[in-house]
Amino acid sequence: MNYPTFATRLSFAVFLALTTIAARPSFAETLSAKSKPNFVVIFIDDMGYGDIEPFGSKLNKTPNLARMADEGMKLTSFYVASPVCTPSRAALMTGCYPQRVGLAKGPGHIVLFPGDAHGLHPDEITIAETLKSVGYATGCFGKWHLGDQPQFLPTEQGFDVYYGIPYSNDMWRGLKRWQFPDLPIMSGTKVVDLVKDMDAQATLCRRFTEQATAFIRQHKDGPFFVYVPHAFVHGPRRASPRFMADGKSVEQAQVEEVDWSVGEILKTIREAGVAENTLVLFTSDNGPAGGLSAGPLRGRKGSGYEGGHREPTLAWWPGVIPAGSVCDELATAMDLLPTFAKLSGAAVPGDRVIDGKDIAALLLAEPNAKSPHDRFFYQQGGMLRAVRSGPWKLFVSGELYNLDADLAEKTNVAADRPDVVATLRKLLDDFKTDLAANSRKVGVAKNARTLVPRPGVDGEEGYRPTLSLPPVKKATKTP
Ligand SMILES: [Ca+2]
Repeated sequence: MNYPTFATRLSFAVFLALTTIAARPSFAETLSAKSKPNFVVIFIDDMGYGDIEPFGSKLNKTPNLARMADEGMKLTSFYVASPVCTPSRAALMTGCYPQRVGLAKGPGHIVLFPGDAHGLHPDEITIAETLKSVGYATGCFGKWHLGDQPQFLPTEQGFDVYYGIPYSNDMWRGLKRWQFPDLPIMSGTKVVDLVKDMDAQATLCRRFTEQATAFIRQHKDGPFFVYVPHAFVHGPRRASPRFMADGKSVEQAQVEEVDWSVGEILKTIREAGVAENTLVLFTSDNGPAGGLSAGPLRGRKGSGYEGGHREPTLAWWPGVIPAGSVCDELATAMDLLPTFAKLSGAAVPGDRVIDGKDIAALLLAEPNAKSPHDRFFYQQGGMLRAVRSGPWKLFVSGELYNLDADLAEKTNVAADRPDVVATLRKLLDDFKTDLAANSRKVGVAKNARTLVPRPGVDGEEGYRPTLSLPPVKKATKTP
């Protein structure tokens, strides 16, 4: 079957817009708005490459994701720019490697903590701001983790509406290693609830789903951008009671509730009659944490191996993205900003380096479409860890793998291919030079404090940033 090329469809949209503008400007505005696709990004926390049925899970029942794959595209070489939360999200939001925007790590830990002075710089231009500039309604429903000070919150980065938790769901009093306050749930810039027990943790997927679907219904005349960074399946884990059936692990229950959430979102889009004008992308922020699966990949959350960075990714846009298609070309979460900009007619920021590239041709399965990336850089512990170019992947340590022949990164072939090692070594060096010359500053807040006080601690002392307090016992794991 032949699909119209993106260029054809775009010219048609432009033709329509131009002819109508000439005749009836006000109607043209409406039509032009309708020709802009809606975008929904569902970003799971800590889910691995092997955790859903379309990516081979035999354990978890994910019928909604299976249907999404049947009706859309499976992206089998889709990467996030970091194997942990904060830098991965910084890259998604800005289309840039996290080092580029000063968020390779937090000021005191690998990710941001409650009350940290750092956050995504307000001068950074997010996907939400990019789309807002061309008239999109924008909503963020879930975990932000790009700074909890007032100037760093989603409503300061292009989101009209925010409902969710400002950082990871384990940054609460249940985790005894640090002196955390209760976990706040925010609406806009206000704390509206506190997560104090596991029963409340279990509600997070449902609550974010309800908020996201309500927003979609409210803005169905579009265009809209909805970002759903779920708190699931990051620990501590508990699912809604109906998913916690006998004999099921809590991980399985959470993955299956996430599948339910995707089903609700797609159903809402269909019922609103906007399925053929809505691109939905499903992926995860980093590789699997404990209890979850990287499938055939080596490495997990936090790792520079494929399991840390390569995510189970689906793209759905009925009538536009070919049903049942598979794309193994290298694509990244950083590509969403330039791709959405292209599809919406928004401008990509031109005054700064943007690492992401337009992957519309891949998503629309244009004949012989190739990855726009001739290199991709992996991080670990906030440091540059490896580079991939074509099938080859070189670690800074000197390990070389051929991912086409050895997806599981089992056989180091560096000794056989000094030529490839030399070529990729230069890419690593060039990237370091580029970052040194073209990086931007992290946002720094004065007088940073936590959003809510630690219970039982009076006055300003109760709001002290978590990392300024002595840990209860030595930290051994990354949250
Ligand atoms: Ca994560």
